[in-house]
Amino acid sequence: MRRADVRTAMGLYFIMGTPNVHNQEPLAVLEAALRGGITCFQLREKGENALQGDALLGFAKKCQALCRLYRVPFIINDDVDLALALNVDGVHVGQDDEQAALVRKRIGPDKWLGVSTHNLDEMKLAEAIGADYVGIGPVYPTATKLDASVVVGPELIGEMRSAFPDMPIVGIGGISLANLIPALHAGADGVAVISAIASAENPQEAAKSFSKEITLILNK
Ligand code: TZP
Ligand code: IFP
Ligand code: MG
Repeated sequence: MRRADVRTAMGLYFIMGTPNVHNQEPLAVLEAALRGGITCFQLREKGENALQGDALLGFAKKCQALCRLYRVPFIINDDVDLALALNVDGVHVGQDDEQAALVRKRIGPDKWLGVSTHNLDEMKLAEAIGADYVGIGPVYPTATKLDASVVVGPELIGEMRSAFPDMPIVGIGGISLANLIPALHAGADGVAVISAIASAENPQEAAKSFSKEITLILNK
């Protein structure tokens, strides 16, 4: 069942772009994360020194091939053209990006559509236009997304879960091994992380530690 597959994939959702990686090979970091047990991957190529054009296409293809090898869904952030060119598994958009309803039209019914939400109104809209999952955050303060909106805390996850019992929900923003439990207990299907894995000295061990904890708490 699609919704069950999506919920499972939200368990440990790793997001990365080449600017998020320091002193390591981005592809090596992705493979380490896959070996460590991530359940979904989003390519979010943004900010200073972000790859563009053919370099981005080539890198995205390599990420896609790795994700296929480990049977992990491969999602593209924002770039619908790239998502269609590579026939990836899904697209994630924020509130400022191309309107989610339009994205759904462009990608068709089969690809997953994820939407960033920050309040109940955005959640209602996401549900109405056929989002497959929502990201809620920033749950905690984060230095990774400089234009992130106000910190929502695990409390908003709880409110969203009560109002939308069946919507796959992933918490994002400042999540670490030290603070993921409240986000999961509030009702998230999992957590999305960038720096906790991409900036870890040992990304495989970091992913493995998250994976163990999430499995323990959510029984997945
Ligand atoms: N959206 C909300 S917070 C965030 C994004 C992309 C950044 C998450 O990065 P980190 O390093 O896990 O806090
Ligand atoms: N949430 C998510 C996700 N991805 C993003 N890029 C974002 C918020 C800003 F975790 F996928 F839901
Ligand atoms: Mg965006």
